[in-house]
Amino acid sequence: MIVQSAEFITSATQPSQYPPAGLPEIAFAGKSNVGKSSLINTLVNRRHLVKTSTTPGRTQLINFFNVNDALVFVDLPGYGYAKVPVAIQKRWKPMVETYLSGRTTLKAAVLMMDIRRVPDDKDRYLIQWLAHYQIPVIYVLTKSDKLTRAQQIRQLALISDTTGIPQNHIIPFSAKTRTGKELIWEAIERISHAG
Ligand SMILES: Nc1nc2c(ncn2[C@@H]2O[C@H](COP(=O)(O)OP(=O)(O)O)[C@@H](O)[C@H]2O)c(=O)[nH]1
Ligand SMILES: [Mg+2]
Repeated sequence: MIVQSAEFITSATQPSQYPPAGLPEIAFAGKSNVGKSSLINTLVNRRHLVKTSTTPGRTQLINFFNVNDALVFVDLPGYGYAKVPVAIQKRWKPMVETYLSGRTTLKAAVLMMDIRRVPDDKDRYLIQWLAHYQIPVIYVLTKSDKLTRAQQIRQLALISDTTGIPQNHIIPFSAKTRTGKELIWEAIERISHAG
């Protein structure tokens, strides 16, 4: 995909605030600080379309971005950051699940996990939940530049074992080196043209 334009559309917490459903949508989900904003910026070749953060978990909004007038990227709020107040954490589930279960134009979710970590209950919950709603998922392991090649291979095997996702369905990615960018775009294009 050659990205010619990428523009913020709007932020929302509930369906009445979503932009009108039209273009195919790709949602991006993962723990706070996993590298979600960095991944979206890398895909659209923009440094600051989506704000990256050193204080994770602050944004609890669903952000919509128009890409090439052909696709909408949806940046979902991150989950699982312990320092976020419980009241805000509790809002995550209904907000994100309402979007994921009800949005008719949603074509796929990109689910990100940090390649250095073992997936926890929250990651596994979202994986199960997306499967339950039969939402196609592109699985991405972020920050691959932080590990050696040998470590990456070990973590890929471990993450595949703990989640049940086949290794060849998981794309290692780095926003720093852009490893994996083309594979993610291919998956997005394949899925968004399919429906
Ligand atoms: N080394 C490295 N750092 C990354 C990568 N992706 C994100 N980061 C860093 O991780 C932190 C969180 O990134 P951000 O994209 O804001 O994560 P988000 O909270 O999931 O949106 C920032 O300090 C980023 O610079 C990556 O691929 N490699
Ligand atoms: Mg972010």
